[in-house]
Amino acid sequence: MKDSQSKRTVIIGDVHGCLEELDLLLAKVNYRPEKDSLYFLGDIINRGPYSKETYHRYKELQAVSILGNHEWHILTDMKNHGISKYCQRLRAEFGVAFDDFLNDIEQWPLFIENDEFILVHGGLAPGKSPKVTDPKILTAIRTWDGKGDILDHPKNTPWFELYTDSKLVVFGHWAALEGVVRQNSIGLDTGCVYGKKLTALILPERTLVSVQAKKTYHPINSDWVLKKR
Ligand SMILES: [Mn+2]
Repeated sequence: MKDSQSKRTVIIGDVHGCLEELDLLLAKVNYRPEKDSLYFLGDIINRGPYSKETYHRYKELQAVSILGNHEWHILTDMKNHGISKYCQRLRAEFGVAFDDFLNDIEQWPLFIENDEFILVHGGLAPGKSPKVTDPKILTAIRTWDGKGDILDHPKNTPWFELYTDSKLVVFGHWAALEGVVRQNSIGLDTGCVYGKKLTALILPERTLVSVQAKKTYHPINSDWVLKKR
């Protein structure tokens, strides 16, 4: 009885347009909009089958999202007038909804920090507050080179192994790991768009809930260079 009354925080990893799996996951966690807080870790769009519809679902849910590297990429491309193929493809998919989408993601934060947790898409630079960390690092880091120039060299150390604070960091982005659970960091990108799983974290219990992808929507690519270590 107590559990069913208590307020929960539900955090969902990289959806990448996998709308059917998102709906299944929300049902599986029994998401209650009137009681629970719902967060996304960015990369809601691209690669999967339903970018526009997934974005619209996110809006319907009145959730909060941080920027993933995919949304960040769109915002930086738009500064060059959005002429990249990347932007053109998404503009075609969104149609008249594209400008609203852009105006919205411009407001998304690069990270969210409260007393309980930090949400960030990629990760953190060792010993550095996210407030003063380069957006590229926050959205795209996997491993640390000592400077923040090369963010995913497989021989370098995963950033979370260098993170020593006690506050929980919840991150996405590194699908090849298919989830990370450590004392002070939890990785929620479990590669749904690559045919693996979509995962939610429920706080404060730290319960992980996953649903299986219905299919492989996107070939395994460079994200898979960094295999499980
Ligand atoms: Mn990503």
